[in-house]
Amino acid sequence: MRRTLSKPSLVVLTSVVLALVVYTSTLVLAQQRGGRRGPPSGAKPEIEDTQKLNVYADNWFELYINGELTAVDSIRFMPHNVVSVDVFPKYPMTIAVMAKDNADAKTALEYNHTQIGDGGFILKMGDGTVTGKHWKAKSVFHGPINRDMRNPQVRRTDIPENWMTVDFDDSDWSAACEFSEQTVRPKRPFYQHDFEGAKFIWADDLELDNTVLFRVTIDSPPDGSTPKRFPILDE
Ligand SMILES: [Ca+2]
Ligand SMILES: [Ca+2]
Repeated sequence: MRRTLSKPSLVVLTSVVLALVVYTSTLVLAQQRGGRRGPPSGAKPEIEDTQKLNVYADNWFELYINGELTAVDSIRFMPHNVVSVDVFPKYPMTIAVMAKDNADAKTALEYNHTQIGDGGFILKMGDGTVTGKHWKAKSVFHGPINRDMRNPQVRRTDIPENWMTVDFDDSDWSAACEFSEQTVRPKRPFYQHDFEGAKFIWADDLELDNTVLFRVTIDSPPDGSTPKRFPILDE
């Protein structure tokens, strides 16, 4: 015996079929528009929005940007190397660096206490940020005092707490000193990377200051470019 659907049942069935068609069409359209999960195109920074940061330190460094550890020299002592990393700048940008010459903790000498070594630090970022005497410097490990290698004495200064943070007050730090390339004598990797326009810096004494803290705050890209803003990063 054939059964026919009542009129109300037909209406319900038609509505369900229609709803399914609309739902499926919406899904297909969303896929065609690239409706993948995540924020819309342009909301997130891409690799093209980063800047290349080149750093050369004689002998070692660690570097913070806006208080976050961003780069560490992968080689403690020798050979002298360049660390080149992609960074995402955010302005104003505070760069804080601890740089160390190779120096024994007790005598401040190197190579089995046979000589006084020298330091040197240089940095360039793709936004035009470079090292120079506009940076602040503070020596926290000095020696051998008076270059006395027979009875070497050292002077240590406490590393200030939160020295790498944005809000740290470095107003009583000295201006960094610039040193010529001929004085620092950088090794081969330096010449294989872009440091054009950057100056070698250190505290007053390239030989006797062995651990040096540096700081600088960059208000906007030095090359005059307009930094893109990504509110999604501030959430
Ligand atoms: Ca030294
Ligand atoms: Ca050195």
